Amino acid sequence: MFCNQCEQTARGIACNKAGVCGKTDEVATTQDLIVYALRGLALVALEARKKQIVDKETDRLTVKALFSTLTNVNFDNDALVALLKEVISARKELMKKISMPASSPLLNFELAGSEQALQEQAKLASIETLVNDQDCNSLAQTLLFGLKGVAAYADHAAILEKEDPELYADIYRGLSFGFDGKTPSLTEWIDAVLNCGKANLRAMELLDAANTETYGQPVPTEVSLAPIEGKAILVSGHDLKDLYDLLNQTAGKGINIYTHGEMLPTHAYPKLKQFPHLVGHFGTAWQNQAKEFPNFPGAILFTTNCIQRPAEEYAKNVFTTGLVGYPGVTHVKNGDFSKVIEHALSLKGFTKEDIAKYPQKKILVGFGHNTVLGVADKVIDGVKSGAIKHFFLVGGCDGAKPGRNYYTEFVEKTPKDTIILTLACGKFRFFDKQLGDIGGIPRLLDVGQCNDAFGAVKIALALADAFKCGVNELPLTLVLSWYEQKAVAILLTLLSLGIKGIYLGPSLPAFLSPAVLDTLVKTFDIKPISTPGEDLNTILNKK
Ligand code: SF4
Ligand code: SF3
Repeated sequence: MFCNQCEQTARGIACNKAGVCGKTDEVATTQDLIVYALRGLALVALEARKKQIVDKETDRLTVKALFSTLTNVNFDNDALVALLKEVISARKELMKKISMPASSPLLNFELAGSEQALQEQAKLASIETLVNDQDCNSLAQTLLFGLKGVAAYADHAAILEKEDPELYADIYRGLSFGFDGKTPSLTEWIDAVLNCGKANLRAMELLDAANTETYGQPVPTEVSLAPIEGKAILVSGHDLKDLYDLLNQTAGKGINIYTHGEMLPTHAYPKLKQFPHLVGHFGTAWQNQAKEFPNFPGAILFTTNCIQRPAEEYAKNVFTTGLVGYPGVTHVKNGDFSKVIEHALSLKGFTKEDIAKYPQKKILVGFGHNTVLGVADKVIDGVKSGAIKHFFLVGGCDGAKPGRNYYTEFVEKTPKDTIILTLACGKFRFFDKQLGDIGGIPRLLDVGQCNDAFGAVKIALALADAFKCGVNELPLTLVLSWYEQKAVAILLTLLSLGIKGIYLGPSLPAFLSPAVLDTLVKTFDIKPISTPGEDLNTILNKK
């Protein structure tokens, strides 16, 4: 196997024996073949579009299959092989429909019969084999990983019936770029990568509309971090519909629902917070599962990433749904959570003794673009009067590697006349800090999930508009932490919008070649993080 798609990749180079995330060689092979099969399907889908044939099933299958190859989504080889077979047969069906000849290996691709033959196929199908030039190879990987992020957002939006055939076409163009018989130049690869960033902005816009039109605009909401007595289910991942369905199915059953990880911001949506048994949040970011889940006395449902190998002591309490999978973990389908509910009822839930161990703590969520822009006048006045000196967006993914304390320290060290916007699971490094307020505006504003990065972009663009300047002239600095491929997609979106001077950490992606990195630094002034003190000093003394 060869996988270097996430920040925790082995030795900062690549995982080639087993994934640091727990991915096996077998799963890596299947995922590589899914990507290869999707490239073929993309060529066919684009050809079909030329004949005005837009197949909705193909579009949805593409984003599902691609999302399944994202870090910490699916470790279940059987489920992945089933998806791979679906992709191959979708390609064949569509080829038949449009009478397209199988004129290249991509269009002829069939699943080999043995594990060894599959490995051989995966080697031939990998970017390493297919794109020789080191820098084009680096950009091809950047493009693929960005597309995985786009697929995740497009899939979330499609679940709530928000789709755009043009977005799917962009995904097909990205997947087949460099695999359609042409050999793109370095500049063309760079354009393709930035186009992926633009497509991601559209995907995030669709998802924002899907979430807010279905569940209402998030409003500032206090969330308790202390559990209460009673039966319990913990919901992890990012999928709002799964949470909504579970809340409906558990209503009146005497079960309390807690959010975990990226589900925290869901407390702010009116149609979700209306359920009185959505009682609080439990735990922190994904990498602390093994430490925190043994203390959860109920069922645990994963709706999307990030799942880790469940330790034996709590594995039987874990359920997956949608695209998430782990071998040996019960998978439930079609929004039917009866098994999860049954299991939660069979467990003891939180007792009086349990809850006594947790301090009564509350935090505030719900500062999406609608809320923040609702007080835009106050924010603008604050800047004009000098009460607000600077904005920071400190956001992105969390992870297990050391070096991520940078973000905690950074936030702690920010001066009292600055505002911190945050999003995604990186916030758990500082989400419960009491940073006070500036004229009634909390200094720490939770914009939402990584899926809500669109909100942060909207806020930045609106501020630039209000101050009649470009985003790069605003007293705003983006300090991002990356881990998986949704973060890659978001970064590409920011670059495609021309946003410069982003601080990026905790380490730089292994898939960037020295020349590509150099181009990014020169064109976009991307800065690797150093120390919180040094970076803050540079930022605040510059503007
Ligand atoms: Fe390694 Fe990350 Fe790939 Fe897992 S997803 S195999 S940790 S690079
Ligand atoms: Fe986190 Fe996986 Fe990326 Fe949604 S839950 S941000 S890492």
